[in-house]
Order: sequence, then structure tokens, then C-alpha cells
Amino acid sequence: MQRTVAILKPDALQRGVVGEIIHRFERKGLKLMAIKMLSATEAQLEEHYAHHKDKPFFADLKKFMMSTPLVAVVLEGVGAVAEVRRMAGVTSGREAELGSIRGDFSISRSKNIIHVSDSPEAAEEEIVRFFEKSEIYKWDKLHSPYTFAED
Ligand code: 3AN
Repeated sequence: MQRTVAILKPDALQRGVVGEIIHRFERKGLKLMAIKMLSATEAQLEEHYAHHKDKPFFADLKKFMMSTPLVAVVLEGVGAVAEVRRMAGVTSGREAELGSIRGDFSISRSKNIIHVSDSPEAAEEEIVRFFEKSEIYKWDKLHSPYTFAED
């Protein structure tokens, strides 16, 4: 099983689509291992968006991400990283396929509703960055044998 992180951004909270998005993850069969609201710190965002630190939009991106609390979840499932990326859609809401979270709920590149981990390694780093160990719950999802198979 693989773990991944999704962070619902201020536009998801302002637009009132947090529940709908979490509902999609549940319906897909992913296991919720952690869920919380948090106020991102500047230090967390500088680390999280280090690959964008020289971009002209970096200051606005940080300001946006600190404009409301965020909702962060840890999800578990077979191939969860790729599956949740596919569910999120490509970065720009204007290019994301209809049916994906960004394709359905956003029409912008900067206000694109959700962050999702882009690799298993990034997911593990993000878990450490945004969660305390005690906030991650290990539990048996009784439906798992009906959701996941050898393939
Ligand atoms: P993703 O979130 O799909 O992995 P990244 O890592 O390229 O995409 O971008 C991280 C965040 O930076 C995006 N979710 C978006 O909010 C913001 N961003 C990326 N490119 C731009 C851009 N050209 N203009 C404004 N904001 C951007």
C-alpha cells in the first residue's frame, strides 16, 4: 500500500467544495489515514514550493496559501500517488480534463483547488512536513479486500 497527501487550498474552502472532494477520495476506495485543518507557515510553504522560489508568482502563491486555513489529508491505497494525481488532473484548471477535481472545480492555474503529492518520495516528505506522527491513524478498512486485488 502506498500513502499520498492531498491539500485542499483556500479556493476549495472559499468555494465550499471540501466535502465533495473528500467524498471523491472515499468513493474511489482510498483509505483516509489523516484529516485536519492547518494554517501553513511561511517556512512550510518555502520548503513545499522550493522548486518555485525564483518564479515571479512565488510571493503571491505563499500569500494565497496563507489566506485561509488549509485542509490536509493522508490517503492510502494501491498506487495511491498516481491515482490521486489522476483524480486531481493537470496543474491548470483550464487544461484539466472534465471529471478531474481541477477540471470540474477550477478554471485557473494559480487557483487550482488542490495540491497532491507527485511521487511516493514527495508524499513521505509532505507527511513529515505537514503532520505529526500522532495525527496519522492506522486502521483496518474492512472493504479493502473488495476494493484492491492482486492486479
Ligand atoms: P502541481 O501542483 O500540479 O504539482 P506545480 O508544482 O507546478 O504543480 O505548481 C504548484 C502550484 O504553484 C500550483 N498548484 C499553482 O497554485 C502554482 N503555480 C504553478 N504555476 C503557476 C503559474 N504559472 N502562475 C501562477 N501560479 C502557478
